[in-house]
Amino acid sequence: MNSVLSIDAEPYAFELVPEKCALLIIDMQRDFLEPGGFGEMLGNDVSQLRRTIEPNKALLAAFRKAGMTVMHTREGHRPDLSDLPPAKKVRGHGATTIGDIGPMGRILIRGEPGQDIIDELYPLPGEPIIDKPGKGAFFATDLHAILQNKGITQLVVTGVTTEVCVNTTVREANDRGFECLIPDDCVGSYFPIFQEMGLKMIKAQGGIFGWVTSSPKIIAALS
Ligand code: C5J
Repeated sequence: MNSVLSIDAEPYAFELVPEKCALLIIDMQRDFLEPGGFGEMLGNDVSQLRRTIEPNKALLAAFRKAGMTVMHTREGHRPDLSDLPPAKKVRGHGATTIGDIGPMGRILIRGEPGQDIIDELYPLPGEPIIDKPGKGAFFATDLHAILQNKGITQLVVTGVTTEVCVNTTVREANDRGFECLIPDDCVGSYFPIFQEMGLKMIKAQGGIFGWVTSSPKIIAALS
């Protein structure tokens, strides 16, 4: 019989089953988070995302110590751009867009330094990395198959950005029958209003997409 850890959350307690629960860290990539990266080049305040690094480090350590499944994602495209929809390439009419040379190599291209995960949260060997071409981690990836093969039915979803790739992934996961728990201190947005609303949307209407908590509550339950 699997143990159940009751985590204080909104809109109500999340019943976490360690054997069935994975940590899914979304897009903690250098170009989004590091000073001098593409995100900052666009005028964004990266400190809004960087405040999530320490809480994510602590949560990641707790999952690893408990022997639980950990997975990571990176948003990015093939070097020949064959998986980049033209509509995504031109969106925003920016002077520098996906595939162009940015401060840390070609922007959001697999294998480039800026597209990789920050050192603080770098995956260990054996922790799957999902390279995704879209905002959601299920679109055009093998994430669903890997989760099913591991018997995972619950996800603790963290990373950036709250309203874009985290929200899209949580909605995709919810539609596929996964229960998602989001620690508010481990997700970040460049825009405080989107941080607040992105979390409110998840837990509204009785947890229409999932549950919201904070990482110390998960860590306390796991230890
Ligand atoms: C992510 C983005 N990771 N905001 N990407 O949220 O374009």
